[in-house]
Amino acid sequence: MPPRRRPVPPLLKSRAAALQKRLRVADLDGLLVVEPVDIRYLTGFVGDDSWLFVPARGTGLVILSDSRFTTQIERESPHSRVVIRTGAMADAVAGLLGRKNIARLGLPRDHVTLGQRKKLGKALRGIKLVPCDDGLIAQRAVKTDDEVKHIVRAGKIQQQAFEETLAFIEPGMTEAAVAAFLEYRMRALGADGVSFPSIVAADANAALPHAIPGNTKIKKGSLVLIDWGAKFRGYCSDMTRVIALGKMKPKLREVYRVVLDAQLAAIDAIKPGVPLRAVDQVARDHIDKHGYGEFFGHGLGHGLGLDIHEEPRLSPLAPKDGVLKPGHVVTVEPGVYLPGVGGVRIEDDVLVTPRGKRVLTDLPKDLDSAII
Ligand SMILES: [Mn+2]
Repeated sequence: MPPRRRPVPPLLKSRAAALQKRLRVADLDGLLVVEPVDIRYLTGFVGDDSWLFVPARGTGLVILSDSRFTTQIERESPHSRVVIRTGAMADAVAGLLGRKNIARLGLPRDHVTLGQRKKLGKALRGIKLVPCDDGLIAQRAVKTDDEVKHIVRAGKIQQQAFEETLAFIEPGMTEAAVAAFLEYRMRALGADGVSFPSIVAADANAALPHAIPGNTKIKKGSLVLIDWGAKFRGYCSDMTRVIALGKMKPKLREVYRVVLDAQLAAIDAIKPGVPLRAVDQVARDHIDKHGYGEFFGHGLGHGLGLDIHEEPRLSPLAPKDGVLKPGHVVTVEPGVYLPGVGGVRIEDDVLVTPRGKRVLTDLPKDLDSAII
């Protein structure tokens, strides 16, 4: 006998209701959600290789999964209806929807592959497949208090692990060894895992914004860029600090000050209603003014949550009419990269509040604290 389903928790109910309203506005009868983080957001179920059917009306969300996840779904999402498939996913979808009155089915256009669409088209004859923007990206960008708490907790874990790493790091260690210690400490301190593979980049490697830690040794007087993050209950945090062992070269000290001032000015500009592009511009103008504009090639920051890169983006490429809203959590991470010499990026996580902002991460970042 199937286990009796529990009532849907209010938070999940309201998340689904907001999505269902958009489905009705778009004249869709239902939606197939295929992204694991979206499924987690709507049901609490953390597995992969599973899809979720969301009807435009009612509480009949159905997880389509396989036997590897039967017990896990009962534990993580005891309120959900489940179809455990034994054949192809498209056939399981057809079996489920054949019993429902579905004429127009939404497919998230940024997530369903061409191959999946083809298979669905064959299996779901008579149902119109409508590529759509399900709006979950924008919905997930605005965090609830609980989500913010998870991000803060992730930030605390990553910060403590960093402080332990500062005590651990010594000349002669490789970048990879330092990254391994940092990641081990985050796990040991209660992280689900890392938000992304940590970057530990020494000297000239720090000029690569996304360097992979390798066998390069950290020396006395080295500059080391560390970009790392922890996940707590699925929620990511993300920071970057730059340290120097013993001393920092005058050129890099100058760059450090420029980047730090750019970051502080951009954080200062954050509040609801401010255009996304304008926040980026504050940092960009400061770096330009000091002659390093050509060495700051990436956007200022990004949203973060269940994914490490989410909306909104603080970037010259952000939508022109995009503005900050209360509940957005964004990174602020200007950087200057001098090829062959090194690079400086400083990154913190910032919550947009109804009246301004709250910086969620608080490791020291003045120049003195960067020299260890
Ligand atoms: Mn980041």
